[in-house]
Amino acid sequence: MLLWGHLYDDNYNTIGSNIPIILNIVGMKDYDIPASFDVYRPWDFDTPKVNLNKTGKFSVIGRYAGANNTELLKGRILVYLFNANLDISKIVDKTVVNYNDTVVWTIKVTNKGPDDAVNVTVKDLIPEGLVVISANVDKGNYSIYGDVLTWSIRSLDKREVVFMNLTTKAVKAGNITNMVNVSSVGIDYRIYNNHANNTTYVKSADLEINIVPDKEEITIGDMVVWIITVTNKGPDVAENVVAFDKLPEGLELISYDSSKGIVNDNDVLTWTIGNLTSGESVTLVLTTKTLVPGVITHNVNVTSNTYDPILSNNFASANITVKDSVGPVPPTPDHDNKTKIEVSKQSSLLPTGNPIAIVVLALLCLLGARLKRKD
Ligand SMILES: [Ca+2]
Ligand SMILES: [Ca+2]
Repeated sequence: MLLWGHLYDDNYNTIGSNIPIILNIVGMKDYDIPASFDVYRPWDFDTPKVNLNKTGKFSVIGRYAGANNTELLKGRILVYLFNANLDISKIVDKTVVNYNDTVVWTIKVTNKGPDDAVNVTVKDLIPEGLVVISANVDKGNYSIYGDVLTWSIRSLDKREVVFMNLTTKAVKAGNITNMVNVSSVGIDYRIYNNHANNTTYVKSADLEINIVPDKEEITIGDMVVWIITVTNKGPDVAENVVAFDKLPEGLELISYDSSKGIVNDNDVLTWTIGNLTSGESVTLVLTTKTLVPGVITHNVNVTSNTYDPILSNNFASANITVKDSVGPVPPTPDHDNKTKIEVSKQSSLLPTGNPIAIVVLALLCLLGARLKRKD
């Protein structure tokens, strides 16, 4: 057992103070302790323990541990072993919260006696996902190093009760458990009530949105049907789910049909879905007309009041390619059409030149015959 205390020689002359002492329990006996004796840090569980199976005031022999437990000083140390049954409990103001909500933990420490408790230390392990905003204590003081909050109380009278209110913010989905324990310099034979914990649950829901067109290539003026699907992948209810669709240039909305919720066709198409239970899936079918040629990109996204730990799937996009109308003018069943086709056939023959060559040749022959007759 390692102590920091005053070391006396056999004649009760102080030969050191506030020094680490390893106790050798030799000749333990009841003793009237001088009032000036002070224990600064009696328990250190890293060192071998000794059996202290009595409470009260003892006279024991200690030795100064020195740098490497070398025995430098010998003397008599007077130890009073306090016997105080400390009891700790922790309550949380909300057991289910939303992400970023404030959560207040109330820690209650009671000294159930029979002695006063000295150098009471409360250690609260701040778990991942919990951010300390503030703390207040009605006795003692506290400090935070890393993720450990230490609350120190110089003494607690028997039957005295003290509180700490720890205000935090929850920034992680799922269960957040906050543990705390209490100890003192004295002996506490009932250690089962020296630790406590409580848990708050942070709701979350992973929403996923998808958009699929019924065709990827289309001729201008034709209809495209888009199926937009929103799914709650859980684990909790997603509250106030809303999907947004800013229809791209070149698409004209003809009609829409949703399996749940209300659609408002404003500048941005707003699909107010409401709450979605875990695993629930809803669809919105949009029928649109294509107005311009080229590639049209259609983006949609979804939001909710419930924390979504995965945001990458809250956005979806799909492309279609719109072709200009091409090919021959559509035929109409009247006689003008035949004319056009004949014109077309005649003009198509022109590039060959053969009929004209024949006509020219015939004319030349005729001219040649006339010239011969004159001769
Ligand atoms: Ca206890
Ligand atoms: Ca998501």
